[in-house]
Amino acid sequence: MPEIRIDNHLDDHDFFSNMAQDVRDGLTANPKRLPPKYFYDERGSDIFEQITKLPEYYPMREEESLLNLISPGLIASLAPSEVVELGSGSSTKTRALLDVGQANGCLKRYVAFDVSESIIRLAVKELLQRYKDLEIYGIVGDFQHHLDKIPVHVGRRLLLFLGGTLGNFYREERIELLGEICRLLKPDDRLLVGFDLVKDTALIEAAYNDSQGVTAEFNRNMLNVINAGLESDFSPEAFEHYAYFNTAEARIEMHLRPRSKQIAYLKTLDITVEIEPPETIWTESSHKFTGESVREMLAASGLSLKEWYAAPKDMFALALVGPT
Ligand code: SAH
Ligand code: AVI
Repeated sequence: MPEIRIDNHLDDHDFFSNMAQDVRDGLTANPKRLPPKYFYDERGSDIFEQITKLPEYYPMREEESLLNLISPGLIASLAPSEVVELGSGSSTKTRALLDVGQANGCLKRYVAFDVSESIIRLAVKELLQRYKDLEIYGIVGDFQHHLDKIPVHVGRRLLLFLGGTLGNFYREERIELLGEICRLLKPDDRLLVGFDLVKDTALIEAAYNDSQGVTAEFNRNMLNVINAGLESDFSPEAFEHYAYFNTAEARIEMHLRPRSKQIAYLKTLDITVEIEPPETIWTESSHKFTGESVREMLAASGLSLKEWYAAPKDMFALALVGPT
């Protein structure tokens, strides 16, 4: 079997000093908040995989069907030499594109980039077994800090940002991130971005309030990550999962709401955090889009929309984007 190639750019010091800063800023702010990238330790990545298999979590199914549908045409018209994926997770959906790319013979390399080392290791190992003709390269890094670690082109590049992960950022962050991503593209390269679309509130809310409580576990796990990283003593079970669709902002907001007054000491930061109901810790926003809001955002980022692929009933969409 070919050697596993993974570069880790999250040296522990960097990662934990960023975490310290983010958590200090977030837990002393009003409202209290924590960045969603801290969901994804080994357990968090594993729980996210379980989320993608839940009957209520439509984004995975819808995006996967769309990818299966468009991959043959996309690979035939672009003939990319490499696919580079940001926030690649398990790379499960990506197989639709890699299968066609390998069969076509154009594709030489797949680069998986994720902040979670465990999921990169798992994905790269499985991909190496499946794609004997492709170079598979894993990068562990933060796409807000380490995009420069992506190796130089081996030919035409297709960049992927799937799952709706761009929607976990706020407008200014999205525009900044898209601007940085744009620098990875040569004129003929393309970026394929997944967007969850605005739809019936009940459907959206169900996807973030599943009946088995998996999303609640995912949400609470962030406190385990903070406890391990910053030597704190939050009791995750003392918090309940609260997720609702904020219609005015077109986003799911996910919070942790204490069941009773909680006092936690964060040893690394030497701070004590007190929180009591109805105050919450806001852990994630998941923005939902329309064709119009995506076009407007791309224009503000200096990118141009080349194709718009929407799932039936506008459940989800993929935007094929190029540098202007
Ligand atoms: N693309 C996959 C996974 C989506 S979950 C899918 O569609 O199923 C979001 C992924 O982004 C997780 O694997 C998480 O570890 C990764 N991620 C979140 N923030 C990140 C960051 N700042 N830098 C790199 N990866 C990040
Ligand atoms: C990764 N991201 C797009 C997911 C989402 O739907 O916002 C994360 C998630 N949070 C709760 N469930 C899934």
